[in-house]
Amino acid sequence: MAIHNIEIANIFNKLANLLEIANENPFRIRAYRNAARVIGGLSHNAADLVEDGGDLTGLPGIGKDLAEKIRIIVKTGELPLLKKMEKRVPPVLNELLKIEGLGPKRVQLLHKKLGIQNLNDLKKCIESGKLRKLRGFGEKAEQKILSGMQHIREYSQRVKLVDAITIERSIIQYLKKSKYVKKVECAGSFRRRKETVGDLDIVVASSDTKKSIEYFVRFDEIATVVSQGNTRSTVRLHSGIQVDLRSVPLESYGAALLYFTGSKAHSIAIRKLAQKKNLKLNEYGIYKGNKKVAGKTEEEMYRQIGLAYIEPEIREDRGEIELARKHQLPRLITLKDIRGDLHCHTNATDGDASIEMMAQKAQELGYQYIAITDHSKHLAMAHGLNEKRLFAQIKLIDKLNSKLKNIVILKSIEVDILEDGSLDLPKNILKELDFTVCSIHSKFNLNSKKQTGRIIRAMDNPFFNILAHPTGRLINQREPYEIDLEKIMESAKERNCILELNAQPERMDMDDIHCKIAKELRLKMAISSDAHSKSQMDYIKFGVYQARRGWLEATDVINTRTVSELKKLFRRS
Ligand code: DGT
Ligand code: CA
Ligand code: CA
Ligand code: ZN
Repeated sequence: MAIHNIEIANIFNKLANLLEIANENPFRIRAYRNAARVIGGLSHNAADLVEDGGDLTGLPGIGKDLAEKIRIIVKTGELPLLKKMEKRVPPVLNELLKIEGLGPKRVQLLHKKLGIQNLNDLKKCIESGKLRKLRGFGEKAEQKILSGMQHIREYSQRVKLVDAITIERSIIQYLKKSKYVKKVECAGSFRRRKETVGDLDIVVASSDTKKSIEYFVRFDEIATVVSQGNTRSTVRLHSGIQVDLRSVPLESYGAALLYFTGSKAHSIAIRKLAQKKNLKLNEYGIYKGNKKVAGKTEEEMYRQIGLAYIEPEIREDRGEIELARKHQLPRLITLKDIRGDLHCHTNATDGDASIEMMAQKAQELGYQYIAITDHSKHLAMAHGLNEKRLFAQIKLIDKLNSKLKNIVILKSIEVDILEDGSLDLPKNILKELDFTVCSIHSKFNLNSKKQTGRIIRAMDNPFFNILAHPTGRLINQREPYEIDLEKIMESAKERNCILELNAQPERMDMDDIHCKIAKELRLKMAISSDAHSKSQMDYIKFGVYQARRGWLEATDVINTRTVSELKKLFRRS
């Protein structure tokens, strides 16, 4: 049974939390957290690497000891050290730790002073006013804990797209091996490339639907078969995710795919449209009276009701149906349109590859350019660049550029926006760069007015070009900081600044709705990987997914342009 990266990452994160409560060595704790992040962020399966006898110590921060632990997890599905720690620490503490803003110390305090055994107890203590009597827990803390509890409930119900992808791949690979499966695809929110998915919805075309279901329930990643019929089945996998499978004859495959891709709002709207034309639309096809007039492909389904084919990513009933009727749908951006990456880190700060290695990867991806955007000095944790080191990097890039033929390295920096809205480096060095990427890495808790003002003040700096990860949210982990994003967009528009769509799979920041608003405002965006290693440059695809959900076309995105067009865009006046 294949272990997925997400499961390895979860084990290390759990272990780190328990070690922290047990007051163990902070360096060890940090090493486990780092391992969780590294494994969780890989674009290939760590398990495959282990099975192929590959060397895990090549991964950043993974030494011999961690590599061995990963091997044990892959081989056995568990880690003895975690079992041991779980016995040492009451499980409720681990549960409480998941609440945003509650660290190990406060969690222990709650457990000791209030005797809290589970989340429900905590809720009762808040309702009865017991919590706020505790030293260090006021009304504000109460509110924060309550909303934190609400968030973990939401977070635990949905899986990030990046994690869903590896699970989907193994289900599809398994199903394709059966002679009863003619065609198969994952529909639902997964096919619409939503940033998180509630469950996976698999559609199968089969000559014998019952046999195809019997084959499916023998999949070795299944923990429980919730239901099994002749045309459908629901199961829960060991990784925790639920999978719905529907099996239909080949002549209904398009209809089933359309139905189970949704969204529900889109499905309802097109069914209404069919009804207006006196047609009946369901998961088996379109019917005129008793005669079936479409069903095999989605294209013919849409055609029968007078619509152009609508890409799954925009099937949300946000205006796409009207445009499909008029044949005026946007031509959504594709991965092939991307000509370069405008946000990449190297081992000068917290990346793990040299400038040359990153440039080589950019060439492998068929890019024309790559920007090097290491951190600025304020981010000491990441060993950020001061003026002197940045100046040396600029010289080095000039030298590389005169040597390299098929790629241009753009000189840039991810410069911190400080609390007062100033940038972390002076103008005399910023003016030596091709452009800047500006971002917030501190003081996340300012109120909306202050946070918005801080960003707009930063944009007043004539060397400000791209606002990186505009909301700071981390999917299933951290809510956006309080900002007025629409006001920021308008300010960016006035100042010829650009907004980033950060493609790190836990960021995908901005979200689809805001991308669409930005497009309507005719703002330009950059889709950037924010890669900290060569392999992370492949994350760009998550940005493209989100961009498509936000209706973006190649013309809305600056890194579909040539170098000289870009340089013009970066000159703000
Ligand atoms: P999720 O799983 O919460 O991320 O979101 P979806 O969109 O994958 O939703 P899900 O799994 O409940 O259902 C998959 C698709 O099946 C949904 O997008 C449309 C279709 N579907 C499910 N229930 C209904 C329904 O009651 N009516 C209609 N018209 N379609 C439905
Ligand atoms: Ca679903
Ligand atoms: Ca479902
Ligand atoms: Zn970055």
